[in-house]
Amino acid sequence: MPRLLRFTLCLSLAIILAACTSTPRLSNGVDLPSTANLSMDGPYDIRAYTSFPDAPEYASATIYYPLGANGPIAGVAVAPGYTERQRHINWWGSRLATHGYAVIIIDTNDPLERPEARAQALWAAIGTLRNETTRSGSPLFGKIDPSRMAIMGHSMGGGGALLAANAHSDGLSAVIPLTPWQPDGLFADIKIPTLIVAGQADRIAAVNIHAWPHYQSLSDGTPRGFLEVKDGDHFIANNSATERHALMSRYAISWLKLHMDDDERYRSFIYGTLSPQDSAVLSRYQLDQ
Ligand code: 9J3
Repeated sequence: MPRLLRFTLCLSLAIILAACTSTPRLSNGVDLPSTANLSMDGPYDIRAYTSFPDAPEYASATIYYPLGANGPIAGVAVAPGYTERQRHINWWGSRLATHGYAVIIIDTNDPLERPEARAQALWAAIGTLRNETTRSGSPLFGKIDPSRMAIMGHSMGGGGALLAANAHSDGLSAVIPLTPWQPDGLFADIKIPTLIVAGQADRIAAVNIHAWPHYQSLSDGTPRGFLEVKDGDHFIANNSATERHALMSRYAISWLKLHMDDDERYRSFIYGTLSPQDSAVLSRYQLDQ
């Protein structure tokens, strides 16, 4: 066989094979959701920046965002816990940005401040993100949908996220507290979908004093989920718990995609039958509407 012909045949075969075996893609080039791709970084390359107008309610902050996303993107603000800084939880910034979100990770003014101050910091950070879409010179100028905003936080930051959601449900679309800490926390005014992530063996924010009563205080009619990691400690959602990131990312991203973006392709990842793999690592997974 002539070399050119052989080369052309091989090339054609390779292209056909590649077309048959690659992940199905939407017209915008984004992979269809799967357990595998929700467990990892998503399809977008990302950038981060720290120069934007300061707000008095928090200290330094970093905004992570995806390159080349279609249409206005939703935003997420994330607060660390007691004594913590951005570096303890900022894997969420890059992970969520690779899945198409603009994410602001904050340092609190005082690492020792209480959940009430963290709630104000998160709400201010949401304002910062919203303003980026109208601030000329911002990398996110014209790129953010101010009507789709979510908040998250670890421990006292999670207590702050619950307090902020309780006070500002009209201005938010979803909240995901991560091993939240807030004694006597009652959150009946939360009207937005709430996914509480808890650690069964948390000795700092014990489930029966914090996350579980928080969950029970939520109102009927509020879509809510309680995800408790078997033998999980207080730090299951932090940078350090790399072995948990796949699980954390799968549920958090699915929650945001479904409940903030109304993307029904993600419903089964929250409301479908629990996989044997997830059953093995969760001590409780409860969903209510
Ligand atoms: O943010 C947190 O990790 C709260 C846990 C804590 O140590 O509270 C003690 C006052």
